[in-house]
Amino acid sequence: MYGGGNTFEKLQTKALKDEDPQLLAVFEARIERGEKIEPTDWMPDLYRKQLIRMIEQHAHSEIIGALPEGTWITRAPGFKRKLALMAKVQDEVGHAQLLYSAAETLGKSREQMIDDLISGKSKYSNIFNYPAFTWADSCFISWLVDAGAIVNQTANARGSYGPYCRALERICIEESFHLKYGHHCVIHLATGTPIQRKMMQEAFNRWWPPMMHFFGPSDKISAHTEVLMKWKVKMDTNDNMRNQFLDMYVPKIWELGLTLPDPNLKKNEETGRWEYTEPDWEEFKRVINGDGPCNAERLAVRRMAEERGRWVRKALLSPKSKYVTPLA
Ligand code: BYC
Repeated sequence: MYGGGNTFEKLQTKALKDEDPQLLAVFEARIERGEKIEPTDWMPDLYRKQLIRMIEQHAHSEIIGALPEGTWITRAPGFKRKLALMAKVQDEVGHAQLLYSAAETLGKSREQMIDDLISGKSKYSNIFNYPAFTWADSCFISWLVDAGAIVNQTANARGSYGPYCRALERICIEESFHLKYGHHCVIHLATGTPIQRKMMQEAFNRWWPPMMHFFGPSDKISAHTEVLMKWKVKMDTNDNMRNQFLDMYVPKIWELGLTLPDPNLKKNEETGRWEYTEPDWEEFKRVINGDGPCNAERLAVRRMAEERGRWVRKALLSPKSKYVTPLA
C-alpha cells in the first residue's frame, strides 16, 4: 500500500477517535443526505487534511500539466492550432488558480502549497513527468489526458465539499472544449499521411502506460479511496474510473485504426469490465516520488517562475514601495 498499509489505517482510526462523536455523526449524516460542506462548517481534521492533499495535488497538476503542452505553442502547425493551444494552456493555469483558492479555504496558504511543490514535498499527476517529443504527443494529451480528467472530475463534482465541487464544475466545462480540440487534432493526424499516422501511433505507444496510471493505483492497493469515498470526496474507485475511461475511449481509438500497446486489452462482455495487463505500479511509484523522466525539469521550471515572479508579487503586495526591483 502506498499510504503505509495498516499503519495508515491505524492513523486514520486514531484521528477519528479524537473527534467529538456527536459532531462527527451530524457531519456524516449531512454528507449522507447529499448536503455540501462549506468552509465555515465543522469538519473532522482528517477530512480537512485529505481535501487539502487532494485539491493541492490537483492544482499542482494543472500548472505542471501546462508545461509539456506549453512547449508546443511556438511549434504548433498553423495559426489556428497555435491559438487554440494557447487558449487551452491558459485555461489549465486558470484551473490551478481556482483549485488553489478552493484549497486555501481549508487553511493552507498558497505560498505554502507552492513551496511544497517546488521542494518536492507535494505530489502532482504522474503523467506530466513524461516528455512531449512530438506534436502528436501534445495531441494525445489534449484529447486523452483531458478525457481522463473529465471522467474523474465530473464524478467528483457531485462530491461533498462545496468549493471543490464548484471549481470542478467550471473546470469540466472548459475541459470539454479541450477534449474536442484534442480529438480533432488526433483525427487529423490519424487520417493524414503515412508519416503523420506513424507519428500519432508512436505517441499512443509512449503515452498509454502513464495514461493507465493516471487514475491512480488499483483498488487493491489504493490507500485513500475508502475514507474519501465514505465522505464523498471521491465518488468512485480508481479502477471504476479507469474502466469508464476505457469504455468511452478505446472504441474511438480503434475506430481510427490506431492500436494500443497492450495485447491483453479487451472488454469482457459478460462482466462489462475491461481486462488489461496490470500496469507497472513500481514505475508509477517511482515517477510520483520524483524519479520520472522529467520530474527535475518540471520542478526547475516552476522554481524559476517562482523566483522570477517574486518582484511582481512583492510589488502587488506593497504597491507603494518605490524600491521593488526585478529579480530582487
Ligand atoms: N499521479 O490512495 P490513492 C489535467 C498518489 S490535471 C500522482 O489511490 P487518491 C490536465 C496519491 O496521491 C488533472 N500521484 O490516492 C492538466 C497517493 O499518494 P500520497 C489531474 C498519484 O487520492 C493540464 C498514492 O498515490 N487530476 O487533467 O485516493 C493539461 C495512493 O493513491 C496519482 C486530478 O488531480 C497520479 N495519477 O486517488 C492537461 C484529480 N494517483 O498522497 C490536463 C484529483 C494516485 O498518499 N485527484 N497518486 O503520498 C484524484 O481524483 C485522486 O487524487 C486520484 C488518486 C484518483 C488521482
